[in-house]
Order: sequence, then C-alpha cells, then structure tokens
Amino acid sequence: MSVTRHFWERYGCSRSTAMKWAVLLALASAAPYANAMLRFPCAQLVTQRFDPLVTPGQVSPHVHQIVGGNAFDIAMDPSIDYAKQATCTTCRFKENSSNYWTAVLYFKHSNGSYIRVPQMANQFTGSPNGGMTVYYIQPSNNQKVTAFPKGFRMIVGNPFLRNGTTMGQNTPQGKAITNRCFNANFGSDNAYPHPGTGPLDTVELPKKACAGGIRSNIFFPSCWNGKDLDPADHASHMAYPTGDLPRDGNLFMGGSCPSSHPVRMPTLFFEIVWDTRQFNNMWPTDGSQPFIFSQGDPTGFGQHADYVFGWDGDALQRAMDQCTDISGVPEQCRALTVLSDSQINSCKQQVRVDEVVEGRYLAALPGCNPSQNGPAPATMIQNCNAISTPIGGQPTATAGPTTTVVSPQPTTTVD
Ligand SMILES: *[C@@H]1O[C@H](CO)[C@@H](O)[C@H](O)[C@H]1NC(C)=O
Ligand SMILES: *[C@@H]1O[C@H](CO)[C@@H](O)[C@H](O)[C@H]1NC(C)=O
Ligand SMILES: CC(=O)N[C@H]1CO[C@H](CO)[C@@H](O)[C@@H]1O
Repeated sequence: MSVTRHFWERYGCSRSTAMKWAVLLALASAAPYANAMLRFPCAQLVTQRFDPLVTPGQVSPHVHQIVGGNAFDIAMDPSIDYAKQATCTTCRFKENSSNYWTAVLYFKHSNGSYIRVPQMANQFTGSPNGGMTVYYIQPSNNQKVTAFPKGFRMIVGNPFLRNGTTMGQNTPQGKAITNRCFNANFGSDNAYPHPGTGPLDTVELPKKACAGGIRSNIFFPSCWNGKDLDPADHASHMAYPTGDLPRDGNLFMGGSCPSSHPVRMPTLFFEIVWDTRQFNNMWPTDGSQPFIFSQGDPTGFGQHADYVFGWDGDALQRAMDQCTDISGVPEQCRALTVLSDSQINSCKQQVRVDEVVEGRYLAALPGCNPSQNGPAPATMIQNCNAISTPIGGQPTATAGPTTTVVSPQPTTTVD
C-alpha cells in the first residue's frame, strides 16, 4: 500500500487535498510506513574493533559503532541474560539492553589520510549522541508477529562483498542495504519515501556529494526457521519474505514467509546518518567518491550489521502486541518505559582497544584494511600486525588460562 493511498483512506478526502496531507504527514511523522512499529534512537555506546558474534574474544578486524546495553563485551555468552547484566542502555526504552552494531564510514582525504565521518541524529528522534535509529516493524496484513527469543542473534550483509551482481535488483536481498543521498535538511524524493526505493537510494555509496549527508538503511530478514537462536554463520536461521520488492518497499514488512522459515518476526531495521556535509568541499578533483567503510570498502556493497537480542522478559512481545502507532513514536508505546536524551547519552563504555579510531586524521584504517574496490570479493590481509587483544584481557565468560598483554600502540596516526 502506498503512503498516499494510506492517507487517502485514513482521511477520506480528494486527491489534491490528500496529496497535501500525505506530504505534510510524511514530514511531520517519524516514518511514513503503513505499518505499526517501534522507532527509537540509540546513542553511541562505544566505537572500537569489537564484534562478539563474528570474532568472539578477539579484537575484530575492523571498526564498528556499537549501541545499546552496557553489558556489551568482546564475547557475549548466549546463556547470560544481558538485559539483567546491563546497568544502562543508550536506546530509548529502559527494557531494551539489546546491542546493535555496524561498520563505520571514513573520509579519505586527497592526501591519503582517513578520518571517521561523524554520525548525526536522524529526523524526529530527539538529540541522541550519534548512534543510529532502530525500528521493530510489525508485519502488514495482521500477520501474527513473534518477538525474537532470549539468546537470539543475527547478522545481515557481507563485509567482503564488493559488487551487486549476486543480488537480484528487485529482491529484498538486493535492496536490504542501501544508502540514501540526502538533499539539504533530510530532503529526499517525496515520491519514494521508503528506504531502499527510488533514485536517491542506491546499494552502492552515492557517486556525488550529498548536501544533507548519507544515510545507511539496513533491513534484517524477518522470517525465522523456528529452531536456531544463532547458527554458526549467524544468518541461515533467517530469510526474507518471498517475492519482488514493490515500489513502496513494503515487502520487508509484507509478503509471506517461505516454508523453510515460517515464523514471522518483527522487521528489524537500522538507519545510520553519516554527517558527510563537512567533507563536500573536499571532493576529489577526479570525481571519485571519497568515502570508505571501515572494512576497506569504498563501494558500499559490504555494509553489514549485527544484532544481539537483550530485551527484558517478554517486553518486546508486549510492545509488538500493544504498541501500534503508525509512526512508532516511543511515547505512544505505553508498554515500555521511555528514557530521556540525557539518560541515553550518558550511558557509555570505555574503549578497550588501545588505538585511535576517530577524531583525527589517520594514516590507515584501523586494523589491516587497505581499500579493496572489487568487483572480486575482498580478502583478509595476511600477517596483520594490528592489536589483537583488548585492554584488560578477555572477559571471564570466555577466558581460559590466558595471560593477555596489551600490545604497544602502533603508529597509525599522522602528525
Ligand atoms: C591530510 O590533510 C589533513 C587535513 O588538512 C591533515 O590533518 C593531515 O595531516 C594530512 N595528511 C598528510 C599525510 O599530510
Ligand atoms: C561479485 O561478488 C561475488 C560475491 O563476493 C563473487 O563471487 C563474484 O566473483 C564477484 N564478481 C566479480 C566479477 O568479481
Ligand atoms: C539497561 C536497563 O535499563 N535494563 C533494564 C531492563 O529492564 C529491566 C526490567 O524493567 C530493568 O530491571 C533493567 O534495569
């Protein structure tokens, strides 16, 4: 159902009046989906080379920005209830100690140095300090929705990917991870309000300077096999609804689940707004785009995201059953407790990898991540001598009889 038709039906007015309403409401509401949802900001918890799903117990090959509960760690034992372990969360709801993370974006200066692109607050989310906007969207057509169970984890995307040919253009897989090139003040194309649709949303990083910044849009698959909480590849327990992606992007919430993955879960969706505006006047003279994801990906095809479920008890199921605001405004969800901007912004974790990853120009991307622009898949750098153990060693949850030593800081910064 398109946003315009939705508002026509809701207000039962003429086409031109409805168009005005649609535009006004699309601007005034948080997100113009014809679906009920939760939509809330999560401020930055920490930015560092940690990835407890892919490289538990080890410093990750590349930098991630992490949001959510402060029980996040270099390894996260699935038998531990992280909702009970966390003492604060950077997300809007108190009951939510889940963790969410993605790669981060860097700007490559024409002199060869890199600096992390800061993140800014998304539209209609308050004033979170960086981080991302998280959505849990209920399915269309009144399908029963089952909350993720305790211990559930998943990842989406492939950090090694450097081309789009393996992804069908009109399939959910092909459009699950896109980048929106904003005009000034979050301006986009009103004919295509939904993430992943329309000419301003491309799978690769935008090839031109974007006056209002770039937003990564990341849709996780919403159909579960009903068995595995977190298989070895962290992905095969989930599938996208079947069918082609219609223009309004509603397939991520509509469609039906394949018989291999019959259980309909909420559609988990992230938006990360990269504030590229300050770099627009430093665009390379050869016209090439200067941004690169932390895994050495200047194409954008390798953007990826991870999820560790950490809701307290049945809080997420309660919210999915009771919170049906079309725009997902947190205050409309009475089933959950809303935290203030100052509460979420004051929840922080100490960086535990002894290296500089942001705030100044660096000689190279942290870890061993030279730019690899494909189209062949990226390869891991052999004999990488970047830091591999965290400050303070590994967490007790996974620590064997180890004595970890903090490596000396490598000379990754430029003076
Ligand atoms: C590149 O330019 C930036 C911004 O002026 C500067 O901070 C950095 O040190 C430069 N890098 C080199 C290698 O000159
Ligand atoms: C495109 O990426 C896929 C997946 O990484 C890879 O198998 C394929 O070889 C790549 N295509 C080219 C032309 O390198
Ligand atoms: C981080 C956080 O606020 N966790 C809370 C999760 O919800 C339970 C129950 O409401 C609280 O006891 C935790 O403090």
